[in-house]
Order: sequence, then C-alpha cells, then structure tokens
Amino acid sequence: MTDFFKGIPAVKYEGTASDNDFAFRHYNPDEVVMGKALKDHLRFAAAYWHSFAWPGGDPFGGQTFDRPWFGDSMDAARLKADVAFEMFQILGVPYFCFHDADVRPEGATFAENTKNLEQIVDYFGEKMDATGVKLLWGTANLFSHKRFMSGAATNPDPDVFAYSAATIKTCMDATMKLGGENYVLWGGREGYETLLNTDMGRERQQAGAMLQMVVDYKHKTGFKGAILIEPKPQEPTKHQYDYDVATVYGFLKDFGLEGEVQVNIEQGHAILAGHSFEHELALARELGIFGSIDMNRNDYQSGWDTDQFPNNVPEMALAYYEVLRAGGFTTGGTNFDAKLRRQSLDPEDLILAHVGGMDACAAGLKAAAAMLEDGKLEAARDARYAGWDTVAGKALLSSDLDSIAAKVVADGIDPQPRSGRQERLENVVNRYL
Ligand code: XUL
Ligand code: CO
Repeated sequence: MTDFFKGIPAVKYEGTASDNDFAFRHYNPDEVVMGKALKDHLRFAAAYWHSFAWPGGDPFGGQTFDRPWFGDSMDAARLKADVAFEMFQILGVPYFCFHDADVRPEGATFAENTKNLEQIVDYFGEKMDATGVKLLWGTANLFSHKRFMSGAATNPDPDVFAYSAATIKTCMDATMKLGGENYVLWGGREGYETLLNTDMGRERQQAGAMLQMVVDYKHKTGFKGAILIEPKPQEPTKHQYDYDVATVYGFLKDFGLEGEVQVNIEQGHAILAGHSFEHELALARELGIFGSIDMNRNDYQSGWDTDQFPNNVPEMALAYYEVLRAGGFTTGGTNFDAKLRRQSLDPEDLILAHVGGMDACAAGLKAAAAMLEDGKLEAARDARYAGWDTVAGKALLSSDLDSIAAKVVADGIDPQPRSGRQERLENVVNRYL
C-alpha cells in the first residue's frame, strides 16, 4: 500500500439520502436495470493518462500537480501503477485504459521503449490478477513525442510511419497479453496544419494502409477484442482526418474495413464537431459501428477539449438512451477520458471527480432505461413513421418515378402537415430526470 490516498475509504453505494461525499448516491453496482446489473451496463474504466500522467499544465503555465511518481524511471512507473490500482479499488471501477507513454518511461531507443513497456505490462498483470481489475482498452501514444509532430501513419516521412507501425504492434501485444477487450486508435496528429504543405491524397492512403495492417495483425494473432477508431474534428491539428462518426464511416467504406472496425465516441469530441453526443451515438448505431464511449464534458463556452468529468445528468440520459437502443455495450464501456481542473490538487479531488462522474452516468442510465421501458418515446416515434409500415408505404421504396407520379395523380395524394410534437416529447423526457 502507498499512502497517497491515505484516509480515503472504499466508496460504497449509500443512496440519495446519504450525506457522505465518499459515497455513491445512484451507482449501486449490483442493482438490476433492464435485466442487467448496473456495473455490467456501464462498464466503467479509469483513464491512466489524465489521472496519473498529466501534470496539470495548460498553454499558459506548467505543472501544478506534485505527484510522488513523476519522474522517468521504472521505479516511478511502478509506484504510479501501485497508486493507480489503489484508486481503481477505492472506486470499484472494473476496468482501466492506457497508452504506452502513460505507463512506462521514455527510453533512448525503440527497443528500450518496448522493454520498459513489457516490464510494466508484467507488473500490471500481477496487479490485475490480485485485484480483478481488467483492461478495457490499450492504445499507442503517437502524438506527444516530437517525432510525431507531423503525424504518425500520415507523416510525410516513411520512417515515422515505420516507427508508428512498430509501436502499434507493441501496444497491441501489450493489450492482448493483458486480456484487453478493445484496441483504440485515436488519430492524435493524423491531420494537417496547412494544406500548403500537405498531400491529402497520400496521407489518406497511408492511414488506410496502416489500418489494414492493424486489422491484419488482429486476425494473425487471434485477438478477440474490437478495433476502435476514436473520431475528433480538430485539436491538436487544425483539421483531424477522423473528423466525426460519419467521416470515419466513409473512410472505413473506402478501404473496405467497415465490418472490421468500430468507433469509440467521446462526448467532448462530438461537441467540437458541432454535434451532440447522442447524435454521434445514434449514427454509429445506425451504421453498425458503435463500439465504446469516452465519457467527459466540454465547457460550452471555451471551444476546446476541456475533458471535464461529466456531471450533467440530462445529457447522460440522452446519451445512454442511444447506447441502450444500440443494445448496450458488448466489448465497449464507459471510459472516463476526463481530467481534474489544474487547481484540484488533492488526492481526494481525484476520487471525488470519479465518484461524481460515476453517479451522473448511473443516474443518466437509469433515467434512460426507464424511458425505454415505459416506451412513450418509442411509441411516439413509431406512430410518426407508421405510414412506412403500410403496404403502400413499403412499396414506394422499390418503385420508380414514373409509377409514383402516376399513383399520386390516380390516388389524389395530397399530404397534410402533422406536428412533430417536439415540446411534448421534451416534457416526457424531463419527467424521468
Ligand atoms: C484525446 C483523446 C485521447 C484518446 C486516446 O482527445 O481523447 O485521450 O482517448 O488516445
Ligand atoms: Co478520448
């Protein structure tokens, strides 16, 4: 045991009447909702990078957090792992997620990086066995080191493509060794700063070739997890290629990989793309590529990726409504890709941030389940489209313009506007919150 979280008890469910800051009010892991325990619906994961690797900097100032594991040694990496697993246990999160660079010191060479990663993976393996905490997904950080400043797969320099491919292999190996349920690809700097120096056609082909290699490696190794792309429209580059769910789907179709790769949708990225989170979730579901979610929230005033812990229950409810309509998670889960504010210095801030986020998600999911089970919204949706379930409605979609024109004249078709009843439906939603 380290003493980092000294005095902080394991967080338990105490219900809405509780006055204890270190208790869940809504997240009762074993409570059954729609035939499934809440913990199995939500599949919470903590993100290693924000909670343990981020020093608290922003564009105007550097490190604010003073953590005993900051430093570039294997000892520091092991201490970081000790504290991380203590947090997972205090919170009762069943999963975690990591990038290679979050968990191991940067070596002088690629081989040294790989050795450092393998050592820490073994250390994780022991801790996972001892605690029962599992890996939701692993990924490669192909964006922080300066070698990736012009991209990874989409770099103009083939050596960077090679270095990136080799790094992805080591990270997929690490993920598989730890029984990870997904492997994520967020295109950190796969985009451009200016078209004046960018060959977009080439870069797109390079990204397609890399993704094909990832899929080939999955099949070659027998990895059972899902390969997930995480869309984001901008930041760090001015224009990221994996802009949003629709763009990623177009890319997957182009390379024939739409049956192989799904998406990890992040709340804040959806907002940056000018969408709602629920829009991105619903579209992924309709396209058959829904995989997992990164849960956080952006400050709507700031226009950048603030990665705050979620606390807006009405938004969570609409998001989990779409997750439930997708049939819930299979390999995916709810990863807190969220960080503290840089003034939140204390160990307890880290715990309470997660407690609030987990509770907001649980409250949202329960509201979403009640909305779905009561069926009012779905009944209204079905009624709105009922005409398409008639014989005449169905026949239209396989007809032709000549026949339809003749039918409109013969039947005297004269459509009458009908209310979309939006306010009524919004009022219905509010009754569950
Ligand atoms: C960046 C982001 C990443 C990915 C994993 O905005 O969301 O942390 O989730 O690389
Ligand atoms: Co993310």
